[in-house]
Amino acid sequence: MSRGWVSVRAFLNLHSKREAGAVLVMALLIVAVVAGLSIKFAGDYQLGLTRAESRWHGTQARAYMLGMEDAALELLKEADQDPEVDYLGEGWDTEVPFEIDGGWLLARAVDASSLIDLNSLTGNNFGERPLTDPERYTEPQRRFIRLLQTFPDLPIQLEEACQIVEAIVDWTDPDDNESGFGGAESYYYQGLEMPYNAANGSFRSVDELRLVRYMTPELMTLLRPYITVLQSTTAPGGQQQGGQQQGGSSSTINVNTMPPHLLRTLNNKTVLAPLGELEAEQLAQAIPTDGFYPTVEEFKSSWETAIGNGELDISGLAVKTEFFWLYIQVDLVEQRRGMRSLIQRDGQNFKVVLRNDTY
Ligand SMILES: [Ca+2]
Ligand SMILES: [Ca+2]
Repeated sequence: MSRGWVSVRAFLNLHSKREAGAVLVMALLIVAVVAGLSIKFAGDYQLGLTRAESRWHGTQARAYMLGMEDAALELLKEADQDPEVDYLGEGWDTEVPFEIDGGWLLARAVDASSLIDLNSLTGNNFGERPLTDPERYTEPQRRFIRLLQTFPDLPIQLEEACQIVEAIVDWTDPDDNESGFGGAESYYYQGLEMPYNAANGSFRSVDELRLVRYMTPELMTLLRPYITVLQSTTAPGGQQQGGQQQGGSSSTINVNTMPPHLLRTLNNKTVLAPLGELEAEQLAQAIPTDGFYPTVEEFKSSWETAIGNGELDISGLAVKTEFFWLYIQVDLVEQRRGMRSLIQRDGQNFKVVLRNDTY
């Protein structure tokens, strides 16, 4: 009997201890959950606040940058003394800083027509002509072939340079037929370790060139200072660009603003080799005393005097700039934001064709 009592009491004791333990565990759990939740809510609240603040400053920064873009379009118009000729020193290439409430705004216009536009390399007129026949290529393609052979740190043979152009043509042409042995279409790219398709359309950025056959990081680094990608809102004939056009885009290179190294790409149209360094120097020195060429014809006759072997094909050359990159940066409170707008000349005015965020 007494034994039974003991065991019941012991049982009850044990039972109440277990209950107390369970309650304690529950209480601890609740505390943990509440603590966890409050940490989460506090975190979310902070994040929400930061987001709201950042959004507010972002909106403010954007408004400043768009305002600056408007002002810059007007400044460009004013600085552009002669719409038929553009050269460095005309005034539009100066950096303009503005103090604003809580920070700074900075705008800088850069000539976007001084480099080789990758979209000017499209178009296939190869036919049955041999790989290294100059007539196989358009003049912009010949210029690119010459450029590829100008890097002493990465010697590229003529055949290789021609194959690179074939691959670029295939990358942009709408079909899936490979141009010659150097060409490459989706069939080639699908066989890579990380497969992808050929774009079969215009280049959207300079970085896209990295995807094209034969491109290496080393070659990209060497090419980068001399290439660009421009997108015109209207292709010749008033069509929206995006579809492929034979013969490449209509953008031109301004001989008054091109980097001196690119002068080496301006050789006799029957020659795929670049100008020698000395020849390019002679050409650079032949510039008129006022520092710019008023017409492409004058540049051509200067070329003939300085180089004097054959004829310069002036297709795609200009003495004025059709495209400008406008870089705008805003420093507001503790944030920095940037925007890049592609500006196209539109008669006497300038219009925005494209906007990107920059970092
Ligand atoms: Ca293609
Ligand atoms: Ca093709």
